[in-house]
Amino acid sequence: MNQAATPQTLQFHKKLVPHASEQRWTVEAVAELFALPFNDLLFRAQTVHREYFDPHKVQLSTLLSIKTGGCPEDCGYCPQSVRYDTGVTSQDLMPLEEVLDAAKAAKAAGASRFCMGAAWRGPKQRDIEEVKQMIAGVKSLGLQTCATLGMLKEGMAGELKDAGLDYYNHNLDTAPEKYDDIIGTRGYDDRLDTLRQVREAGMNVCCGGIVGMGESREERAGLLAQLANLDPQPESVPINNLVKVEGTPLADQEGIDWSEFVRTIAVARIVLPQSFVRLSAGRQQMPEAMQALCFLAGANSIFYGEKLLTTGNPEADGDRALFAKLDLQPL
Ligand code: SAM
Ligand code: DTB
Ligand code: SF4
Repeated sequence: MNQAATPQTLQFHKKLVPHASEQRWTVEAVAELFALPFNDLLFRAQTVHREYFDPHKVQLSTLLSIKTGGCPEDCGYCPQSVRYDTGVTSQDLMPLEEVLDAAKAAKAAGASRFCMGAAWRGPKQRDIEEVKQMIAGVKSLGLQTCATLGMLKEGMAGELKDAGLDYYNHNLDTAPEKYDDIIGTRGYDDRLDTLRQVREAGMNVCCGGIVGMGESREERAGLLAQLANLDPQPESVPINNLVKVEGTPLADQEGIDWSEFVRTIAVARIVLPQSFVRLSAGRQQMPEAMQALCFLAGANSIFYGEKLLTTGNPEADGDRALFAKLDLQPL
């Protein structure tokens, strides 16, 4: 019988065919993954990795800070906040030609994506106009484009997408419970709202966080549960190990053991099976063997090139040598 749907029948059908958004990862379930014996966790992560990806391929993104320092926000990890004395000087938005030169160099070195970062709370409309030209120029070089410009206002994501932006990076940074210890000038909901706008504009989402900021394992699980429950899941998930910068409130933070970082990558791989998991900031401080374990745990993307935004990253030559040792190829 073709019966009109009532709230009750809808409820019934929802139970039969749960929508993706209802298949949620609980923090407890994610924490159980963290608690697996290390070798079991890595085996499981590698198995999931091979279901969806070629385990020998790693995606390479090169970063450029197009607007450095002087940021009004108070993110406790960040050397670019105007509130902390870190030695980073404030610069204006970079001229278009300089951005394109950097993009050409990144492409020549083998990067497939070029990510432009700006130390803004969010872009103003006149900034959008300039960044759109950068996006179009970088795209015309045959590179994938990514930008991380802070919080967006309605309409901006669509404009960026129309200019040729493939990915927008906006991180949740940490678990909701930990968030207020780290950032006071924008809320978790503000971040989710920008991510919604990016999705609605039809762009790929790059969204991850930072570990080693004094969070508990449960809070690391909380961050990964948040990321895993985004619907659809982000295409790209940067996992940053805090880069401790003198002058920031987190400069003396103890950080996490290498094994706990590798576990974090492995759990990310399991709960975000189809996402590119990027071994992100903090790689310069990691021994090669630790990076190798991260690739084994399912990391399949890196920042490539000697600089992140204001801090260092391994030299491209060194990364090429590491890839040769591990039989990895750029995607
Ligand atoms: N200003 C924009 C914003 O915050 O939305 C975009 C650039 S911001 C630098 C991009 C991301 O870099 C942050 O969300 C954070 O996850 C990461 N990041 C910044 N400083 C870091 C540090 N010292 N160590 C690790 N990751 C860091
Ligand atoms: C992300 O998750 N990590 C990158 C990128 N997205 C923009 C930034 C890392 C910044 C590290 C500190 C610095 O170099 O200033
Ligand atoms: Fe500003 Fe972004 Fe740094 Fe926060 S992370 S202080 S918003 S540049």
